[in-house]
Amino acid sequence: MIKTRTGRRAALLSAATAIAALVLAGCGSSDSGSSSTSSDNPLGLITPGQVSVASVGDLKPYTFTDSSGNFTGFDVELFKDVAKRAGIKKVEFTGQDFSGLLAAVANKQFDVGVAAIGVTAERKKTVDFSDGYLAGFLTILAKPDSNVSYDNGLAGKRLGVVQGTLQETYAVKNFPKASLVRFPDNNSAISGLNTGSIDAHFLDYESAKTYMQKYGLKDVKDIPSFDAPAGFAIAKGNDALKEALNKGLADAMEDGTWKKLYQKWFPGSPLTPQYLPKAEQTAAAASPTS
Ligand code: SNW
Repeated sequence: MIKTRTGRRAALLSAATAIAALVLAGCGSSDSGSSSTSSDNPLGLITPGQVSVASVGDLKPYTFTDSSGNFTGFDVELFKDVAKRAGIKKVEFTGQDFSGLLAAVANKQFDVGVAAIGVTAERKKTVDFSDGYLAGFLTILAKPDSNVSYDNGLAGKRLGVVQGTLQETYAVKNFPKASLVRFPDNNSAISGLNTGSIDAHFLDYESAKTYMQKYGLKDVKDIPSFDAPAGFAIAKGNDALKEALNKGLADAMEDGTWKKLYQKWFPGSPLTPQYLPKAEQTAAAASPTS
C-alpha cells in the first residue's frame, strides 16, 4: 500500500521497518545508556551533537519530502530553528509510518518525533512532549459529487484514516456506523478515495487543503482539535532535551519566527494568539470556514 516517491524514501522506509522489527524483538534499547546526559552530551542525544528525528514523508505542508527526498514543511522548519537555538548542530530526519513513530521515540531509536503529533494523555503514557506549537482542525474529505454527510455520522460509508492518528480514535468513538479503513499513510488513503475504494478520508486540515486543491476534493467537515495541540515527542525522562526545546520554542514564538513560518506554510489560516509575540496577542481566535 505504501507509495514510494523516491528511492531514498523507499530506503528510509525499509530502514524504519527494520527498526520496528528490532523494537518488536525487544532489543531496541540496548544502547540507551549512550543517551544519558553528560558534560559532552548535555542534551542526552543518541549521537552527541546531532538530533535524529522520526517523521513522516507525506504530511504536506506540516512535514513531507520534496522531489529530492529532503524533508521540509512547517514542522520541519520550526524544529530545525528550535534545535539550532538549543545548540544542536545537525538535524537528521527519517520518514516512517505514523503508527510506529511514538514507539520508535520511546525506544530511543530517535531523539524526537516531529509530525504534527497531537499531545494527549494517552500518548503521554508512552513519551514526553514539548510544549504545544500548533492547534487546528481535523477534516473529512470526499469526492466533489459525493453524498457523504457528517450529520448522519457517515452511516454506511467507508471512511479512511491513517493508523494511529487522532482521527482514527475520533472515528472509532464518534462514527460507529461508518466502516473504518485503516491506511499506513495519507497518500495511499487519498489514492483510495480517488479510485473509489473509500468514500471519505479523515486527516489533518492543512493536509486536506493541499489534497483538495490538487484533486478537487470536497471538505465535508472540519472538527476542532484544539485540545490536542501538536508537540515534539521525546523519550520519557530526557528533561534536558525537553527543556531546551521548550526554551527554543518560546523564543521562536516571541521573536516572530513561529508566525513567519506559519504564514509561509499555512497562508490564510487563522493564527493562534498564544503562539504569537506577547505584544501581538489578542483574545480573538478565528476559525477556518468549511
Ligand atoms: O490535534 C491536531 C492539532 O490541533 C494540529 O491541528 C496538528 O494536528 C494535530 O496534532 C492532529 N494530528 C494527527 C495526530 O496527532 C495526525 C498526525 C499525522 O497524520 N502525522 O494523530
